[in-house]
Amino acid sequence: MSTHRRGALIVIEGLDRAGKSTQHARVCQNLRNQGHRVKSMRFPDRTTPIGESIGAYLRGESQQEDHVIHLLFSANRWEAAASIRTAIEDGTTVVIDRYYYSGIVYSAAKGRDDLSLRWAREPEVGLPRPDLCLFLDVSPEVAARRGGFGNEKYETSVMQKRVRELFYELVQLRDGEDIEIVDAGRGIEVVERDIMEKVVRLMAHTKLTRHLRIML
Ligand code: NYM
Ligand code: MG
Repeated sequence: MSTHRRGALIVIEGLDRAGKSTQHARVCQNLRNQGHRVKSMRFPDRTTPIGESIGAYLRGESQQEDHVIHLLFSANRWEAAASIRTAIEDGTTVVIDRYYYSGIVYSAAKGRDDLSLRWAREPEVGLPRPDLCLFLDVSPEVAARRGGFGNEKYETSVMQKRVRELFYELVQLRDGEDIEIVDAGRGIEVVERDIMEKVVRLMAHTKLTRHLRIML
């Protein structure tokens, strides 16, 4: 890897039970094996004070007004934004399990008139913009077959169905330019190969010689 190239910003997105965490770990490992420096991250980052309050909300231990929790999820990305930028400028590739795409669709999936996709997108404007977002798509049926959902907030089939519809709406917006849809209903190795093909193509791309963009 030549020294003038910055690192890439890669995001793994998808519904609960899509295999995000598994594929996220494999992308990090594969890139390290290929000699890249990699910083692995996930959102929500439950280790900060803001992240701890998000965790309590997701476990049902505390309540938050819908706009407030939305802004806390966004703040949890903003508190990490500078470290993402620094790593990338330093030549480290940052691979994140969930990012603002989840932030936008999970909040908008609540179906409130005063919490539209457009409203939910606004606090994210200005964040480092991924070079590639891999959306791991699974049908609600496949997701349910994979052992059902956990006990956290949003882990219901009604919510997941709406979240999936909104991911597809987001693909139609400007954010769609950065999104590649991956059929994650297949076996782990097949999905991994598909993902790595896209990642390897990105790592060779000339856009990594230009500055990291921001979310607009
Ligand atoms: N989630 C995640 C949001 O509602 N907004 C966000 O900004 C992010 C990053 O948190 N059901 C939701 C999606 C998940 C939940 O994520 C916890 P995970 O990956 O299961 O820890
Ligand atoms: Mg989960």
